[in-house]
This record gives sequence, structure tokens and C-alpha cells, in this order.
Amino acid sequence: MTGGQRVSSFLHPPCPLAEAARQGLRAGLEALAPIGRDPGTGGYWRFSWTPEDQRLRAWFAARAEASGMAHEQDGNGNLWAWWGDPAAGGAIATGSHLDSVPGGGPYDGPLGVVSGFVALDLLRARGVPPARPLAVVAWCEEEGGRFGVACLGSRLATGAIDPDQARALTDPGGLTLARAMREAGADPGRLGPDPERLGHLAAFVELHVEQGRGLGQAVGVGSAIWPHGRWRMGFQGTADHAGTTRLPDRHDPMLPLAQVVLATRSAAASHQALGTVGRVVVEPNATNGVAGKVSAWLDARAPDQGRLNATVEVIRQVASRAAAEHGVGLDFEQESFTPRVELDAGLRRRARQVLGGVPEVETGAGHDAAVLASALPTAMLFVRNPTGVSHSPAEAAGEDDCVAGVLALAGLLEDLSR
Ligand code: HGY
Ligand code: MN
Ligand code: MN
Repeated sequence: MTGGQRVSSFLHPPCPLAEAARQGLRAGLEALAPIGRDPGTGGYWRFSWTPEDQRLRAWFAARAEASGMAHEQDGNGNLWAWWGDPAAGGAIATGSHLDSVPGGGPYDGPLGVVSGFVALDLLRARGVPPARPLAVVAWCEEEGGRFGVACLGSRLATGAIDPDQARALTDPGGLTLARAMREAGADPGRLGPDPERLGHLAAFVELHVEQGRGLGQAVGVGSAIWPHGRWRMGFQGTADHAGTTRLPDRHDPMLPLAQVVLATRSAAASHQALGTVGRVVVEPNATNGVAGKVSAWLDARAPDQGRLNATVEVIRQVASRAAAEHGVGLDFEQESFTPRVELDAGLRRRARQVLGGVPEVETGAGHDAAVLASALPTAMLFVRNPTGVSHSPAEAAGEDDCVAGVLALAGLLEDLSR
């Protein structure tokens, strides 16, 4: 063992609990598999405060009860399952999210929640009651797939977004978050900072499927999360007849959009950043009509703030020039932003000691662990994704690697709960 290493017995193959881990993972992922799944594409459509979300919440409650854990839904819609009395403080929480992007994959989020429950079951099977309370958490609307703000539940809990602003967020159909919550039987008046629950926590550890191709072995430890944000670009032109409106007379918002999409790619490439326009709403979206309005969303990320700012600024300037060139109005508004987060150095060290020589992974993917880092020490474990593809039905994770992830999580939680 290298200096300071105390590799967990969970990591000493063959771990007698590995089969229990495998069965627990299978049971959890299979129970979730049909919820919100498009039978045609295999993609997942799981958005907060929808019927699919209600089924996910019901699964979480039943899963907690199956493990003899008390469970609750906080005012922000986040789900908590407790082993031990939270009021004792110093709790170690693990978990992730259950919602998906439109057409998402089966592991992004759920793997962390299922693995959290299974890891605690393994500790319980050891018969050693933890010296601290332990919790499994499912954060609400992590993807922002319905209301547009990523990590909404953890941002609300940490006070990173104003509750009134959140209540007014609308989904693509124009329904506000407040209305959607009420229709789902939740009280939007309870949205807001949750210092009491976060005050119970000493650390949060999130296990997540890798969303890239950087992990050369089953499990890795997160080191940092890139700064990233989302900007809404609104191009206001003039709807008109496709067959009678002369080209010089048009104010066509599709043209500045086209220029911005290409500029997004070139600006990102020249700043070693990532820029994506993956969502566009065209109004009125008629085949034989010049568009009236185009809304498009920019997702931009970079290893550091300077490169991110420079990338977005280039794109903003192109949008402004192109809109003016075509007599189109422009509004360019930041919808959410997360600064670069270095995950907790002490937790990373503990993870490396407990897990042995696992690689560290920096990621451009956003996670609740990054948002929560403003309130408490957080860590991430990543499980290899052989395809590297995510936010797609092609997202994958081998069962052996997922078992290794659960054993690693159990080992780390056991170490932290001492
Ligand atoms: O967008 C992200 O990086 C994350 O999946 N919410
Ligand atoms: Mn995701
Ligand atoms: Mn995720």
C-alpha cells in the first residue's frame, strides 16, 4: 500500500457482498427502466412534476422503505432517505437525480441514486451501525429539462436561485413551475433555501456514470467540474409569406440563427471550449412562412472562466451583428451558470486512499455536487461508460463496472461514516 492508503475491504476482490451489490443494482435499474421510456427510441423523458416524476418519487419512497429508511420530500422537491437521525448532524449524503434530458439515457442520474441505496444496504449487511447518519438524496430537476435551469433543486436548497424567480420559470408549454407543482400536489410556497437540512450534512458524495471517454478503468474520482452556463437567444423578426415576400424585404430570424450556430462551433474550437446549440424554437414554424421569431439556447463550457467568457462574448457579438444585418431584434440572456468547482481536496484524498490507485477525472458535465460545493464538501465517483455517449439512449455502463462503483461508494461511505 502506498503512503496513507487503507484500501477498503469492499475493494478486496472477491468481496463477499459483490453479488448482493449486483442484485441490488439490477433490481433498482430494472424497476426504473420502464418509467418515462420511449419504446421507439429507448430514450428517457423524465421531467419534474409530471406523471413520470410521480412514479419516480413513488419508487424512491418504496425503495427507502425496503431498506427501512425514513424518507421525505423537501420544499424544493428533493427526496431524502435517512439511515439514522438527521438531527444528530455530521451526516454523509450520497445520491444524484432521477430526471433526464429529453431523450436521455438510463444511467445519467439513476445510477447514482440506485447505487446510493445499494451501498447503504451493503453497510447495513456488515452489521456495523455507522457513527454518523447517512442519507440518499435525489435532487429535483437536475437537468433543467422542463424549466430550463440546471440543478434547480440543489440551487434552491443552497440559495443559488431566488424562489420567486424559480416559481415564475415556465416550461415549453408556458406552464409555470408554481402551477406545475400545485397540479402535482406540492406547495410552491415552500421553495427556498434549506439551511436546516444542508446543516445536517458533513459531506455529499455523488456517483455518476462517466459522460465522456476519459476513464480507462471501472471507477474514477472527480477532481473538478468546468465552468458552464446556458444562454437564451431570442431573434425577433417579421413573419411573412414565403411565396410573395421579396428577399430584400425580409426580416428573417433564421439567418442570424444560422450564423450564430456556425459561430458557436468556430468560437468554441478557437478557445478550446465547448459550445452547443441543441435546442431551437421557431415561431410559427410554418413550411410556407418566413419565421417570425426564433429562440435558441447556447450551452457553453470551458476548462476555465477566461476561455468560457471569451467564447460566449464572440458568440454574443456575432448574434448582435447578424441580427442588426437582417433587421431582427435580439435578446441574449443568461439562464443559468455554474463556476468552475474544484471538488473537495480532503474528500478526494480520502477517496484515493480508500479506493487505491484510481484515476482522477475532470469533467465538463454539470452535477448537483458542483452546486452543493458552495455549502459543504462534495466529491464525485465516476463509473466507466464504454461508449462515452450520454444524453442519449446510447449511454452505457457495464454491469461489472457498476458493481465496482457501488463497492467503491460503499467503501468510501464506510470510511467517511466512521
Ligand atoms: O448539462 C449537464 O452537464 C448535466 O447533465 N446537467
Ligand atoms: Mn445529464
Ligand atoms: Mn446527471
